[in-house]
Amino acid sequence: MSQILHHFAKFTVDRAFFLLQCCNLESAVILMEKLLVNGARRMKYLLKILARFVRYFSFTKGRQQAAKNNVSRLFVISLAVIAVCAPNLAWTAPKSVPSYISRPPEDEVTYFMLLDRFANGDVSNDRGGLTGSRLQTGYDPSSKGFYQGGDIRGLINRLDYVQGLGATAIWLAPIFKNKPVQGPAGDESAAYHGYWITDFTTIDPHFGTEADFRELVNAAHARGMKVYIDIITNHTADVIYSRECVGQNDCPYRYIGDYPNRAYTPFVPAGDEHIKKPEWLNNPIYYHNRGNSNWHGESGLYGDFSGLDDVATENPIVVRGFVDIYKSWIDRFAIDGFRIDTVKHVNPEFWQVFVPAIRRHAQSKGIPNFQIFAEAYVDGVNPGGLAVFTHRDGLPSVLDFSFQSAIRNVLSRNQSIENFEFLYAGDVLYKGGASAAMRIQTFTGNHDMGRLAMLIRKDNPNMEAEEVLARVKLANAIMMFARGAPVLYSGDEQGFTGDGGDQDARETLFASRVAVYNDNLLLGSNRTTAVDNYDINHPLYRQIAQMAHVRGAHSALRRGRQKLRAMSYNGHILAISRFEPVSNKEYLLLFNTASEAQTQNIEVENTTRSFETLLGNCPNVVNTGHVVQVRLEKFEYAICRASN
Ligand SMILES: [Ca+2]
Ligand SMILES: [Ca+2]
Ligand SMILES: [Ca+2]
Ligand SMILES: [Ca+2]
Repeated sequence: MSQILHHFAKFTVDRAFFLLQCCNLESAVILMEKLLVNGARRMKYLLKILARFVRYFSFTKGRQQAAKNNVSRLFVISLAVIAVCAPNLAWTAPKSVPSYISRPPEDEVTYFMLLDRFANGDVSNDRGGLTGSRLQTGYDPSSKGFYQGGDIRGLINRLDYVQGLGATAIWLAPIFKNKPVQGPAGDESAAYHGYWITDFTTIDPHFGTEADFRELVNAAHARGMKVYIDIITNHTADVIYSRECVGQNDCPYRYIGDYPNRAYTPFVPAGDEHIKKPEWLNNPIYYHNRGNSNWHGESGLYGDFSGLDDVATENPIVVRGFVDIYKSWIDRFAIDGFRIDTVKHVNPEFWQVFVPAIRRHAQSKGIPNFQIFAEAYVDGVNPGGLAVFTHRDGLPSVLDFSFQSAIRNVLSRNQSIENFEFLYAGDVLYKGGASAAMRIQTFTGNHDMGRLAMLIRKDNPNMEAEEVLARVKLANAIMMFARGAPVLYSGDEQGFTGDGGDQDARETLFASRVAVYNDNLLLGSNRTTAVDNYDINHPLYRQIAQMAHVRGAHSALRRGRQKLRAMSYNGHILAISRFEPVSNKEYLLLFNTASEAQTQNIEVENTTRSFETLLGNCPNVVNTGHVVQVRLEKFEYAICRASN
């Protein structure tokens, strides 16, 4: 242990000096502070650091005066930091170096949740500190479109459950303060999902406080887990209206060609003039004000998303404003990444500035693997359509909608496994090529399109529950072991199905009073959503936990390049080899996508002599001609590792 601490101390001091030489004194001090907080045997290291400073000070003596001055300043500040931190050291000081900091994004298994729907740890915040009816507070646990009561405290209390599932990262739907209720009279709904932001600088009171969020991030980090937050720059809540549209049902998009300068006359209702934060967001000049998007042409960029105020993201003041807003969340909470909403509705030039600014900042704060992944919806298996965002917009990673389509096409619509051939052939299209494709976010369904179980039922209305479950399990296995960083959508592990997408796919894990949720048939369970569902013995929870354990134990299954095997037009076995990064040892992943047993001869590396089983039933002997004969029962999978 002391060896590890020693290396960590040395690394941090080296890094602090490096930053110092780049004149980034602030970051150097922050790193030193981190070291202090992390060092269990701190006094020893404090002495070492001081000794190091003295040596460096002597070394630079006689060299540039500027460097010398910086060292002196850092030395003095370090002493101040020591003085300030010393009383706190007794109750901080985790036992070991935080390994999550150095973990690359492809290692993560991410658990995605809407806080409102996960766990209610504090009933006193259910109405967000507001009073009145559900149209004022947003709270109505009997309605799927209103707040149900889930919060940060609930998640803190249930971290064992999330970690037990094998998740190494948590992605939270937006946690910022929202306009609680929106929508035309008679058709209102609440901002329980978090995507209607008014105050970008703080936590929505329905979810808790900034102190709660800090506690959550610290608790996750102490477990070696990361926290990703969902961010938006495309729009705010619907606060600005157009004079010309008052009393009308719609506010149709007005094209630049027809209205080159001003399309509509914006106004903010009395009382809402300062509802947004930071203050610059209250000025209508920072919005497009061109009416509602019709999803075609320029309206996709400049139109309002059903009234949500579309921000003028090409304005340099807006760009700087959002960079500052989101840097501050890194500064204040040391989060580990952003999922970015509605990316394709923001001009690429915005991302070209935003992404490098955020990454540089995270790096300077000691978060070298800060992950940024984009929601850019594409239809069907279309890796090229996704890859555009990694090249043109400079986004490091995307949610793999193409993977989701391939899964649905094969496992729900009974299409050919060539869907996967087309999918993986497109890996080279991403900026960074196949290795970049290893860290994009794979998923089988989500809170917008709905859960895979629902899609399978919709595509196959008469299918037995047992078969739906087998197909869902196989989809989970492909997601966990093939390339990509898997994202689990909260509730899938309890067999939630949902009636459709959006609100219909957002059941609570705690006992629900929503009738359209409680009549759903769950997979792998006799329960309903009318009771708490944190069952660690649910077959899907157990399956995912087991697979996550295997994935975590073998770097080939997280970081190994992959090669598609045995593709044929009529074939049903999806076979993929992955290779351990250093040794090049072969792993063979086998998935039978057919509803009957399959036997197939599959080529493997000519250096592979035999296989051992990690999961399922693996072929043992490799025949001459480096071929294995594989037999898998319907929807069965096996994860095998070369044993020579
Ligand atoms: Ca609550
Ligand atoms: Ca836009
Ligand atoms: Ca509006
Ligand atoms: Ca239902």
